[in-house]
Amino acid sequence: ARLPALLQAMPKAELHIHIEGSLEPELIFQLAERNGVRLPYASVEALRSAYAFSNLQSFLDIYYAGASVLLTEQDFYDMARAYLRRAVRDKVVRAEIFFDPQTHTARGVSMETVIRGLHRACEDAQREWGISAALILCFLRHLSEEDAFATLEQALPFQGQFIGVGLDSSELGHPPEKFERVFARCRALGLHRVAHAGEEGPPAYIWSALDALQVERIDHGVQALKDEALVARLARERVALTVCPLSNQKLCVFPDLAQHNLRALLDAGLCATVNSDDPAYFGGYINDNFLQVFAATGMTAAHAWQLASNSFEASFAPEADKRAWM
Ligand code: ES4
Ligand code: ZN
Repeated sequence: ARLPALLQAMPKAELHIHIEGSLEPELIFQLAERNGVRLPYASVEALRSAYAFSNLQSFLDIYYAGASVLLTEQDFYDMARAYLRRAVRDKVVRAEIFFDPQTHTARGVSMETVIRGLHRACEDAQREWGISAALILCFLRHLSEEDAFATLEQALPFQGQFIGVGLDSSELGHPPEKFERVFARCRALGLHRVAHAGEEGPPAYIWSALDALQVERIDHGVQALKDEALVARLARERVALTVCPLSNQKLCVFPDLAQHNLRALLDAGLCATVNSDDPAYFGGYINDNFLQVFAATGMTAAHAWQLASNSFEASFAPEADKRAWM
């Protein structure tokens, strides 16, 4: 069979998707209208034309502006439902979805509004379309440890509605160890732990995500190949890397997709996976990521099966589900 058909048809898990990064410009304008929020862009086209990024920070500035239209539980529900519907089309059978509560609570939106809307969308999608979906609460690393602790406290009444915590936003200057005590508390609470590391930041940030935060997966992690001892550890411990090829291209982590190191990560024996990160901003959903990185790097059907298998191995789904998917 043709490789693109295989990539599209194979069941897969998506483990690195920021739900606020799935907000398409059309939905941003629709929600702005519905909520009476003023946007600094005249039209969908004007907003989309601002999507030209030079690094992570240039993206984050626009991403946080886009999220400002989210006010009600229904807004969060509609956003997550649109993503899940799209994921089902791409044969995603399991989605572990990041959300950034601090982006919303700082604007006066309650934690309850955010989590209830997202969680209800996950439940409805599971019932209506059969997709398994779960939430991961991300702390914004450019904010303080104190702010992260306060956020965790606000989320605890809803602990049954998310499965773990992550760490995202501006990486450089905000090393994982800044959140060592927060993650220790999350571990004690029985929450899963992941962190963005080695996207723009150095291999040292991947080491400290593993050692100081005791994370179970690394989000991105593409800088790991610069450190031979780190690669050996990631391979031996089967620590998954949730790689996002189109994100890396759009944020200039690699000059172009042909230079992307996904194939090298797999060939080094690492548990790499393919994910969309912020699909509305980076030009594609998960299957676009598969299709484009395979076309650019000449990976094969064997790589495709390995990536799908890795995605299930690395997921936090119940073991019985994982075995059935693999
Ligand atoms: C993100 Cl690509 C990326 N990196 C770090 N934090 C993020 N939040 C949303 N997308
Ligand atoms: Zn990310």
